[in-house]
Amino acid sequence: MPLSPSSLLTCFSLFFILSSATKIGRGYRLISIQESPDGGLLGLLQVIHKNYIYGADIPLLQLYVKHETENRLRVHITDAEKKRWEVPYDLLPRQTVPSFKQTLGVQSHKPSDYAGNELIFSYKTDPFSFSITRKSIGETLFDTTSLPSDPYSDLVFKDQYIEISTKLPKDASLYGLGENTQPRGIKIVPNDPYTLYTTDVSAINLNADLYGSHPVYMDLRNRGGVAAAHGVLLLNSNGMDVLYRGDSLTYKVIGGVVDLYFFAGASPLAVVDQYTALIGRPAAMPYWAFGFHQCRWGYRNLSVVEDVVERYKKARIPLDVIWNDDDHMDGHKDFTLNPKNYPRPKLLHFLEKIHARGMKYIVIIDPGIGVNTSYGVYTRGLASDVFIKFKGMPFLAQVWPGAVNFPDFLNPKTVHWWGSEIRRFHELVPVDGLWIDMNEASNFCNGLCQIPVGRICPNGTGPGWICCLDCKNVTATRWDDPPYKINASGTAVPIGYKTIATSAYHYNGVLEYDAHSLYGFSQTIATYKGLRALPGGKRPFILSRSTYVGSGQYAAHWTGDNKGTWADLKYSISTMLNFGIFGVPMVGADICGFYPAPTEELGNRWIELGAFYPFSRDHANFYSPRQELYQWKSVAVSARRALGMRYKLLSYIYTLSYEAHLTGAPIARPLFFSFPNETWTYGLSTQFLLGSGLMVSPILDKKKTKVHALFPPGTWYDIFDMTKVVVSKMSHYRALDAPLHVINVHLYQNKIIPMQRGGLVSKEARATPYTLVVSLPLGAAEGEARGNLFVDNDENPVMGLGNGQSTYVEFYAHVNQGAVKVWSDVREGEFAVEKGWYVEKLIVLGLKGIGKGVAIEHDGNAIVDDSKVEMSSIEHEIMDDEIEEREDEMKHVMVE
Ligand code: MIG
Repeated sequence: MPLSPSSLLTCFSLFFILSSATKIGRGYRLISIQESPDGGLLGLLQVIHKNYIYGADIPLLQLYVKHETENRLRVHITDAEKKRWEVPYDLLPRQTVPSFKQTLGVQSHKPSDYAGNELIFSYKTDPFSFSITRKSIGETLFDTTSLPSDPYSDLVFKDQYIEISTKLPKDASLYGLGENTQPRGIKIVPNDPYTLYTTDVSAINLNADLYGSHPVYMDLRNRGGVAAAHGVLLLNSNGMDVLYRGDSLTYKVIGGVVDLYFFAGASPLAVVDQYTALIGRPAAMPYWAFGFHQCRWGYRNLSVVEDVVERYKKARIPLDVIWNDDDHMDGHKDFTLNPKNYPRPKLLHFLEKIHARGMKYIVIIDPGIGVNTSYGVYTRGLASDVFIKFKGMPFLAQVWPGAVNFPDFLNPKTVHWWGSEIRRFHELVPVDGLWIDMNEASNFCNGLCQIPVGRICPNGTGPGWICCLDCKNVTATRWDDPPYKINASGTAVPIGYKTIATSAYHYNGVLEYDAHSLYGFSQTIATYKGLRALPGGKRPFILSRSTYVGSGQYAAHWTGDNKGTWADLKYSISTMLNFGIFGVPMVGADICGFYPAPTEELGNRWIELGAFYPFSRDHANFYSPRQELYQWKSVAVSARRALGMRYKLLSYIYTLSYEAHLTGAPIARPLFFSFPNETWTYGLSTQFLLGSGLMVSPILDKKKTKVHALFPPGTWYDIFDMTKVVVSKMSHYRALDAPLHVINVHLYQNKIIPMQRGGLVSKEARATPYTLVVSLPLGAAEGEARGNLFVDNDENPVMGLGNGQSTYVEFYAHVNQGAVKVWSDVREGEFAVEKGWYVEKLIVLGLKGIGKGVAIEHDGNAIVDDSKVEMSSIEHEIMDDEIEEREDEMKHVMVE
């Protein structure tokens, strides 16, 4: 058939689209470069060839490069002539980009590279490109130079479309770029979509832009058996697609600026340390937050809640925190109580009772404020003009209370109003923390809807997902319908889909289009400020669904709406580990799944794993059957066992949270954090570490009673039965028994961990005496071990030494020719002494020979000398061998 003119045209335009989809621009040329007075580099870039795909190129760009610290390099590119949107500096404090007068055409910076301590920035001028190199080994970490054959463009910079790419070696392992449920594990998979835009699309959606946005990745490479990691953050809050092709990575961003930060590492822990030094260290968490939490949607009245608490107690399953979803509210309105189902006097009485036991109570709040003239929160908000605007009026949306307005947390007035609403509520109900949900922000209607005058939307009851608002009368702007469509919700829906219209605006005219992904973050900060300002302000606990770069400084996170399936059990590990890298170490998934309910077998396996999530909470959907741990007999057994162990390890986990607070170190970590040279660990997403040496190897599959677990080289002791040991000469998989009630958790060699007797509430568990467990390589005649312990008054907002309310201990063990010495270095010991916290027992694992004397030293002085602590005698060097391990009661006060 001859080609008709019209089919020719189709062919032609198809070709045009294809070629333009691969190369959008020809980049910029560097027309001037000079040293800036602050020791950075300042350049001017001029577009080489203007085009109009996705809008016109910005003609002149300013390039600013700065080694901000010894291990952090920043590359900032923006419009040279006009101010552009950036993540507000007051939300995320950081060094500003100084404004300099540029001298056009001057090439005063002669060398084409600019070196820091470890990172080197090098550039080419025409077309402009740059690369970042690691000085110590000459490895290129990032390189934006593109070849004609590359499927990506040189730098593209338009008002609503920015594109920049890097080449990557094929063997680089990348992690991060979330929030995203990654079915194939923690390692980023080539050609899987990574779209970042905060969205209320449940976590069961794979490879979709979920609740949070974290445009940061860690890149781990191994060169001749030696690993080095670095981090890359693109600090930008606009929606973006990140395309990883295996040998390159492209950012396609719909606004803002290029603000790249490179973190030199070189260990994974150093990367997170350097990253959180910039974005803020993880929040101090109260001790009780590491206890077990029970929640569900649909505790229809207070009696049900009381019953749950009682039944946990009766079943002897630990429980620290009981939660209410929106059931306690009056008509789903924030900061209210349903007078019938949650009468205040009865609730106060209940809280008095549980507080006396050391238990805590947390409730949910959503950002949407019910539009209702008899609702004080709303009327006060309206009077203070706190809401996001649309066409001059508060933007109308629909969530659970019916029609709502969304507070604009970028507005200082809003932060103030929100704080005062928190204070009022706290007077009504002395809650111990707040759960902020739906803050992506989630709207039942699409962004372009408006409420027709006079129509009343029903309160959200039951499914309530139907938007009753009218979708007409709003003209789409270029903010509602940008030229480049990110893959929002995994299906490239309009970016205003089920959220605030992106042409709505905040304080100072800031567009929702730009600030969208900061909504939850800004609410988190306002909530944190509100809680801190309460009379007698305690250390806040906030759980936020939506997060952004820096959220970890204020809040914990749960992974959102998952399913009660084996697959979701698995996914929870990768998401949790990613959040550790994102600087949000207090994280966990809904134990037993949000919906539908798990099978009994899965319930067992979920609590076994969930007992080792940093944040351990059972939560269920409104429509799910009840799934508290005591609901199934067998699950209760597993819960007592796994949570029983957690409660013995609470001081260890809490000490990890202290380290997280100081250095960003994740509480739950991928194995490569401790074993970066072991390439086997790079994609491992079925096991993880708590801290540096406690390895959790859960069962993740139906009907399995053996776990296939990787053991990096060294000695590993079963923490439940320390006579069981695995010795690995090199990384390999072992099949370990894991009957229904068993989860394998192993302590690595050369560690000293504090353990306690446990209990049913953390308050009681933390007052029990300590046992120090010293793990040595099996059969060691020589060796060393160390560990630490941090204890404090966990109500104090400040977590750290120097306030008379904390004690920090470092423990050391030294083995020489079979003789063991264990000693401690105590800082500010008075607090622990006052509390009467002491070490009652010392267990040394792995030693050869029995009956050697042991010297326990404190601050270098022998205080218990040659006491008859008998050591383990271990002869065998293969797994499952029994350690004859004896302990001696040693009432040794760890501090003066
Ligand atoms: O539209 O508050 O992810 O944990 O139970 C659903 C009800 C709103 C979503 C949260 C979920 C919570 C539920 N919320």
